[in-house]
Amino acid sequence: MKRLLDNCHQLLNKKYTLFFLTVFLFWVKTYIVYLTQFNLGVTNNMQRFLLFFNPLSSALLFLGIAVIFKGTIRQVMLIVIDSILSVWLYANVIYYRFFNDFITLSTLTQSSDNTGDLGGSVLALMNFSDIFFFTDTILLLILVLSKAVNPDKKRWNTRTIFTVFVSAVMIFIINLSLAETDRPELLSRTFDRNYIVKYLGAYNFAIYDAIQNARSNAQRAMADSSDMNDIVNYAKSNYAEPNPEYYGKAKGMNVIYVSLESLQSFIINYKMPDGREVTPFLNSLSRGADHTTYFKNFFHQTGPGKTSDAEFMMENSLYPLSQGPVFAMKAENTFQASPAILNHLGYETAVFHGNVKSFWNRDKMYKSLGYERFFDARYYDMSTENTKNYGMKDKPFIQESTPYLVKLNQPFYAKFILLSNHFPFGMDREDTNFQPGNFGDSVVNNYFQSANYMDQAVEQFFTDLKKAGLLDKTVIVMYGDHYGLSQNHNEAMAKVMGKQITPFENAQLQRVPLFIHIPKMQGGTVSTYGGDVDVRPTVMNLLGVNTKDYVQFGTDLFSKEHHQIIPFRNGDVVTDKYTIIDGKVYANDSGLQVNGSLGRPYEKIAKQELEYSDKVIFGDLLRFYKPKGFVPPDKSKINYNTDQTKVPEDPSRVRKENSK
Ligand code: GP9
Ligand code: MN
Repeated sequence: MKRLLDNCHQLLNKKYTLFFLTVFLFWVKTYIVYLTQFNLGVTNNMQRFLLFFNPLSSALLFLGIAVIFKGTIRQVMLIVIDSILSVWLYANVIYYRFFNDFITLSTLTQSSDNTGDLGGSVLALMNFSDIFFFTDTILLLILVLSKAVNPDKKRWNTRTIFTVFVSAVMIFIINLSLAETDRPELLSRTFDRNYIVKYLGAYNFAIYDAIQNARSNAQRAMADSSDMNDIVNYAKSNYAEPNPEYYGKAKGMNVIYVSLESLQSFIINYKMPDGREVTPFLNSLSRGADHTTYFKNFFHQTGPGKTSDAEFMMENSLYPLSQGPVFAMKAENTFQASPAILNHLGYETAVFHGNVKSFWNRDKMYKSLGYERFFDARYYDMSTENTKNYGMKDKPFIQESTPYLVKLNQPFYAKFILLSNHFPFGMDREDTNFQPGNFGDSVVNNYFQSANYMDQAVEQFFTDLKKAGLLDKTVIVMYGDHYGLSQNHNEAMAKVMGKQITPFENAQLQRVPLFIHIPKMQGGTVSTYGGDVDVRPTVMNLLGVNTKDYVQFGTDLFSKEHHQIIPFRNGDVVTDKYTIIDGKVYANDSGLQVNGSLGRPYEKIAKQELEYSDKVIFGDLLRFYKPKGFVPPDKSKINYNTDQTKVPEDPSRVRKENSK
C-alpha cells in the first residue's frame, strides 16, 4: 500500500503531470456536462465522437497559457484559468436551464445592467449538486495547497511549450474538418448555436461568438445604400394585397398590443385532468367573444431575445438575430416601426412595462421604434406584494396602467407587457386559488397557475376598457411572446399532452396564441398559419395604412395572398402542410416523415429571408431607404425621464386633430 502511495506521489511530482492531469479532468468534466446538462441533439457516431473530442483543444489552448510561466506562478495560473473556464461553463449551464441556449457576448453585455432583476430567476436555477461543476478545480486546489503535488519549478523548455500550442491548434483543425464533413458550412451558415457547441464545444463557441461580434460592428461600417436594392425588390415581390373585407375596417381606431408572457397555444381550451379550464376568458375569446379573431396556427419566431424579439417582429416585420437580442445589439439602428408610422399619422404612442426602463435596453430601443412615452417602474407601486421576479404582477400592473391609458390622446397606439407568467411560474398564495397541475415537474405544474392568473388579469383589462368606453374603438392584439416550457420539460409535457413529445410535436408546441379584437367585425377561430412577422402588415391593413413600400417579411394574415410559410430563427420551417426540422420533412396531418425534397423550396425561402433580414439589421440598411411618406422619429425630442403623464410640450411631431 505504502509503495503504491509513494508511486502515486512520485508520478504526481513529475514535471508535466499536474498540467496533463488538469487538462484531463477538465476535459472529462466538460464532456459529462455536455451529456447531462445540454440537449444538443446528437444523432450519429461522428457527432458522438466530436462531442467527446471537442473540449480537448480548448483545454490545451487555455490551460496551456499557464505553462508559459515557471514555478509557483505556473501553478497559480493553472488554477486561475481552470476556475475561469469552470465558471464560464457553469454560467452557460445556468443560462441554458433558462433560455435553452448558450451565452453570447451581446446577451452578456446587455444583461449586466439588469443582474438585479435577473437575480431571482438565477437562484431558482441553481442546485446544491452544481458543486460538481467545480470538482476538478477543487481537486486541483487541494493537490496544490496540500503540496501533494510539488512539481519541478523550472521553466518548461520552449519546444515543449510550443508543442502544447501546436497540438491544440492541430486538434482543433482535425475537430473542425471532421465537423465540416458531418455538417458542411458549419461556421458560415449559423442559424443555431447548438450546432457550434455540439461540434466545436462551448469554449470554442465563445471565441467564435467574439469574432462574430466584431464582424457585426464592421458590417455596419462597410454597408452602403446599394445593399438595399435586392432586399427592397424582394420585399415588394413578397407583398400580399390586402383583403378588402378587412382593409381599413379599423381606420382611426386605437391600437393596444398585449404581450402574453410565455403563453403557448396548447393551454387555450385545455382542461386539467379534473376538468378545470386554465384560461376561461381567453377560451371565450377563441370562440369569437368580444369580436375577437383567434389564430390557432400561429407560431412564435423568436430567437435569443425572446419577449423583446417578439416585440421587435410585431412592430417591424423583420426577423430577430440568431446571435443575440436585436434590442441589445442594434437598438441604435434606424427602424421604420409601427409606432413611428402611426405617430406621424396622429397617433399618441406609449408603452407600459412594470420594470425599470433600462431592462432589456428598452429605453434605447423604444426611442428608435418611435414611442413617445414609456411608463416604466416609476409609474407603478413596485412593492414586494405587487412584484414577482421580472417586475409587476399582471393584476396590479393592469390596474395601475389603465388610469394612464385612458388619459392618452386618441387615437393611441399602446403596448402592454405582461410579466407574471414567467419562468419559474407559479404565483404567491394570496394571488390565486387555482391549484397547480400534478405532472411530476414543478415548473410545468406551476405554469398552469400563473397562466390562469394572467387570464384573470386580461379579463379585468377587457372589463376596464369596456367601462372606459374604449373597447368599441380599439383594436386589441394579444399574443403569446414565446414558449414557456422548454424542451427540458418534455417528459412532463408528454403527460400534459397525452403523447410523446417527438421533434415534430415539439415544433407544434411552438404555437402561441394570437387574438385580434376588431370592433364591429365578427370573431371566431381561424386556421391560417402565420408567425410574428405577419402581424405588422395585418394590423396596418386593418387601420387602412398601406405598407407596400416598406421593407417587411411578413404578409397580412387576412390577405387571400398570405404566405403560410413560417421560418424559424434556426432555419427550420413550418407551413400549412409541412414541418421541416433540421432538414427532415414531416407532414402536418400525419406527423410522419415524408420525402425531404418536399421541404427544400420552403427552406430556401426561409434561408433567403433570414439572410436579407440579417443584412438589414447588421448593416443598419434602413438608414439608406425611406418608404414613401415615412418620417423617422426625432429621437432627440423623446425623453422618458420627464413626467410621462403630461403631453410633451414640444410634441415630437404634429399630431393631426383627433379622428373620431
Ligand atoms: C420582460 C422580459 C422577460 O421584461 O423581457 O424576459 P423573457 O421573457 O424574454 O425572458
Ligand atoms: Mn417573455
